[in-house]
Amino acid sequence: MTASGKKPKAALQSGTIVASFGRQFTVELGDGVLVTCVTRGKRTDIACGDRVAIAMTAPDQGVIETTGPRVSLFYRSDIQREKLIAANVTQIVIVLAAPAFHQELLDRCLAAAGHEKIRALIALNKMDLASGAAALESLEPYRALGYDVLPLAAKIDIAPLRAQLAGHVSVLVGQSGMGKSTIINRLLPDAAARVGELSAAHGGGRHTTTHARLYHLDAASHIIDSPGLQEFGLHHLTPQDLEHAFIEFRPHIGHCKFNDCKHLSEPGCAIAAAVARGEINPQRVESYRKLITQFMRRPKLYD
Ligand SMILES: Nc1nc2c(ncn2[C@@H]2O[C@H](COP(=O)(O)OP(=O)(O)OP(=O)(O)O)[C@@H](O)[C@H]2O)c(=O)[nH]1
Ligand SMILES: [Mg+2]
Ligand SMILES: [Zn+2]
Repeated sequence: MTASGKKPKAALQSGTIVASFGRQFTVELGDGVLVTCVTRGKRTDIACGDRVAIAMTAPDQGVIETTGPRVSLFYRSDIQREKLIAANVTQIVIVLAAPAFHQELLDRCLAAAGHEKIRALIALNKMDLASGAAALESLEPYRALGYDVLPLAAKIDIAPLRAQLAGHVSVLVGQSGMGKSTIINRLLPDAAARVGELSAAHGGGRHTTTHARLYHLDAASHIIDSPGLQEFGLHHLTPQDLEHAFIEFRPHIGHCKFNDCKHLSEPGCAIAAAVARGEINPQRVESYRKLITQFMRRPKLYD
């Protein structure tokens, strides 16, 4: 009790979210101690990488009281809600793999990263497979746009990727089975992130990452592993955001016949003309058109 008769408030401790399990979080304090935390109320707007202040409720348990300012937030969204992937990252590493990858998902990840002004790196993993060269070839249009494409065989040599991670807080994103957790294990042999090897020991099932987790590479470099993505909604991007997110559209924006051209099939569309001249990759326009069509189909909140 203090002189005023109030119970003294326990001092808050600051830390970083290093694992997010939906409603429950692991917070790492400055001295490396890990604390299992819940939130007050039903807050779900907290992600791996967020800085928080917590009140301890037991020696290894606490409650998140406040969250700190963010330098970035990488997230996807469907009609109902935002799905946070990682906070305070400075680099998105989009992990693809031979023989085939989901191009629309790649376009969406690039658009989301660009919208948040976060650097994107495309890592093409499993280059040790025979199909590697063809997969790399299919990424040539992205190189031409100025995106960094890194061929990788994480199982064999992780050094080329490690060099790209220095000084960054990176998040690995991509479809399931591309090798994100394998990358973590190669970077940090003690991490023991579970990878999707088929194993008799686990009933023949595959391990898949179910929640985001942050790992430290060194004092200045950190990396977040995230669960495989099946879809990537961009409902938080307006039509204007979307056209600008496809960076090769930018020189043509404002040159269509109609001011409100959505570049679907309107006459006099400058984007369609650029496709016809071979200046824009038609598959990129397909990705854009799916997104804009989804946006336009949304129930209108007001007219
Ligand atoms: N050939 C080859 N296989 C790899 C390589 N990297 C990872 N794999 C294999 O790909 C499979 C999936 O790897 P994971 O690391 O679990 O993939 P993930 O992206 O973490 O998957 P989710 O957690 O489900 O999102 C495993 O069988 C790995 O052994 C590689 O460089 N070459
Ligand atoms: Mg994984
Ligand atoms: Zn147009």
